[in-house]
Amino acid sequence: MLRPLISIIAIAALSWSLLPGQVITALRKKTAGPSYITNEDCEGTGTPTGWSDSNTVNWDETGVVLAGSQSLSIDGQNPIGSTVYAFSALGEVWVRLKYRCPLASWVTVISIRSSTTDLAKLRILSDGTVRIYCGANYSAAATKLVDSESTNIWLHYVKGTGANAFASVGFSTGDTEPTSGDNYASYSSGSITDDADNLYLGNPGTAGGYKMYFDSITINNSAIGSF
Ligand SMILES: [Ca+2]
Repeated sequence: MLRPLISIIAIAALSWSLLPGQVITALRKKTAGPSYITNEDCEGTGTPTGWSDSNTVNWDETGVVLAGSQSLSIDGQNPIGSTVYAFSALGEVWVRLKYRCPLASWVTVISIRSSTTDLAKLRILSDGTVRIYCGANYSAAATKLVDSESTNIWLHYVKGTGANAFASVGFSTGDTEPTSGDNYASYSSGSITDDADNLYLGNPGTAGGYKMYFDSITINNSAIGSF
């Protein structure tokens, strides 16, 4: 009885200074959260709506879990697994996700693409070096990834007009997004002029014999920020 009574008092208090229509608007605004192009927590059964898998991809992974009770795993063995999320063409895209993988011979794990063309691509080398590619050019972060350590990753792509395309990566074992310093790298004079229309997760390299793991995958057309 107490809870409904409190609700009635709260609505009555709110109504005191608002017209009936404004009360409804105020209540709706209170419950509204941020909206994203996609915000996948990998907790449902099977492949979520909007994603297209190739080869061995498991959205119900429970052996290694990065958040909640399930994660996404992609098999790095031949045939190489991958998954793609397509979205309406955008000149600027932000991606935030959780990632874990053993270090191996070079792999590309995340790519913001136009069709099958890489625009902003994250490549991790066998020594843990993190490179952000903007088309064919790249920049590397000073800090290296540690083998099989769960890492939060942020990507940002902005198409250019000939010599000013931008791509950046920030990564951290903590929840705060790095936007400068040793856990950040960017390239800002790329020649790409293409809109992005999909996000690729997987490994187009030849290395195999391991799985890569992802979780909490967010894509947006404005800044996402820290976890
Ligand atoms: Ca999860």
